[in-house]
Amino acid sequence: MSVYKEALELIKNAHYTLILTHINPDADTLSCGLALSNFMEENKYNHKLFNKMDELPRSLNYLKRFSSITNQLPKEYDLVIYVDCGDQKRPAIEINKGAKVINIDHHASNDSFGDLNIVDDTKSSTAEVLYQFFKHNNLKISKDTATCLYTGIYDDSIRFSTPRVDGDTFAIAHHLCESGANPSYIADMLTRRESLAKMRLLPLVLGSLELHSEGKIGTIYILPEWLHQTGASYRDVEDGVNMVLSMAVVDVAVLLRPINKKTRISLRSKNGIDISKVASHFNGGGHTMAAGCTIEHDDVLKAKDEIVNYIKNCKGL
Ligand SMILES: [Mn+2]
Repeated sequence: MSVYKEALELIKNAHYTLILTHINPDADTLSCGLALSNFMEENKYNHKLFNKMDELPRSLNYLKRFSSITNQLPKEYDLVIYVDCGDQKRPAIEINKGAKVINIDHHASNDSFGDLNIVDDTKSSTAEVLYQFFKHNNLKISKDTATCLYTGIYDDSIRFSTPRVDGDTFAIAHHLCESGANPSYIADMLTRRESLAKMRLLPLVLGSLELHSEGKIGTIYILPEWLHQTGASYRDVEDGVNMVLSMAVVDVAVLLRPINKKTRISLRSKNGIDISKVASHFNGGGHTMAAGCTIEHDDVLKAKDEIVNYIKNCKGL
C-alpha cells in the first residue's frame, strides 16, 4: 500500500484527528492544515486544527474554516497530522502518548519523526506534497480545499519563483484552478490588502539598511518602539527582508529583531547560496533560500556584527 493510501486509512479509522501547524505560522502550514480540515469537514471526520499562536496572519482569513483554527488542545485524539513541520518540536506542544503520527512536509532537514512520513524535499511547498495525498487517493478536491492548496504553493514558492518550482508545480496549480482556485483572487487577498501601519513601518526598517562585503550582504533591523509608533505588527516587516534581497548587488539579506532578551534573525538568499548552513550554525534551521535562527542576547547591533562576520568567513557561501 502506498503512503498516501495508508494515510487515508489512518484518517478513516481515527476517532479524532488533531492537525498540527508550526509556531509563527506561514501560509504553507496554515493552508495545508485548512486543506485537510476542509476535506475532513466535508467527509464528517472528527478533527481539530491547532496552532499555538494567539494571533494568526489575517491575510489568510479568506480561507474557509480559518476561524476554526484553535490554540486549545482537545483532551483525546488518536491521530496527529503534522503539516510543514521540519521536526516534531515545531508546533511547540507535547502530544498524547499512543496517538499515531502522520508527518507531511518538504523540509530537507525533516527526520521522519512520524509513524507514517510523507516527506518530499524536492517540492517547493508542503501544499504540493499534500496535493499528492489527494491525487493518489483519487479524492475530490473541493473549491475550498483547492484554494487552500494553491495558496500554500503560491506563497511558499514566493509566487512561483524558488528553485524547486518546476513543471509539476504548474501542473498541480493547473489542476487546482480547474478545481475552483482563483489565482487573481488569491493574489489580491494575499498581497493587496496592506495596512497604512505597514507603509509607515517599512521606511523605518529600511532606514536601518547597511550593506557589507561590497553589498553582497544586506542587513536591516526592527526596533520594538517602531512597532508601537506605527501600530504595525512584526509580521508587517517580512516584506522588508525580501526588498533588501531584491537589490541587484545583494545575495544575502538579514533581518534582526530583538525580542524577549534574544535576537531573532531571518535570512534570505539568492544565486544558489545555501543560507540554511548559517542558520544551523546559530542553532536555527530552514531552507536553502529562507532560514532563521536566534542569538541569545538582545543587543541588535552586536548580533548584526556576529552574523555578518560569520557569513563573511563562511566557506562555501
Ligand atoms: Mn513550507
